Amino acid sequence: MSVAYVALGSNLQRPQVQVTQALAALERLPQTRVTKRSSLYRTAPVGYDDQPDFINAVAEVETALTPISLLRALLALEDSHGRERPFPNAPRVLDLDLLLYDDIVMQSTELTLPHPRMHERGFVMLPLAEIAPALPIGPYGLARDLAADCGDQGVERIAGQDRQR
Ligand code: PH2
Ligand code: MG
Ligand code: MG
Repeated sequence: MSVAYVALGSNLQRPQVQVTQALAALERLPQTRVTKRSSLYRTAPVGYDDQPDFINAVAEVETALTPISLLRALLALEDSHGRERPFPNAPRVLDLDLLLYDDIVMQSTELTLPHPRMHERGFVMLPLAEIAPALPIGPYGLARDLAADCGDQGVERIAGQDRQR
């Protein structure tokens, strides 16, 4: 089995419900189980400002799927939530990004690992550091240190969550 990290995000159609349902759907992927899940976070949009805040989270999975099979399963799950892609960084019902897969470093048209720019994005690094603080992120450093550098990006853990395990 391999260990992979998946980022979840939504800012349309009851984002908190979308992300919670997607966390449950990850459990149902073939040859895959969710081993850790972060809290939900409310986050300011990055890249294209004129859109609602996001709900973001990160999950750790153990999987026997290959990186590409896992990626395709995530894209199929996005589609099943009604994901549309009108323009880059557009608001979305559900975004599932494969962040890391073991310590694989790769760049292809379909998949780049580690996920580009993840190390500087608070909406990824804060939830990731919550579940895997000592995780190395490619050449950039440890999750906890990178998260500490993402302080000022409008990322807020949602209080009072049932841990939903
Ligand atoms: N995803 C993006 C672009 N900007 N901003 C936040 N806060 N959360 C996201 O998930 C997000 C974003 C591209 O996928
Ligand atoms: Mg994304
Ligand atoms: Mg994506």
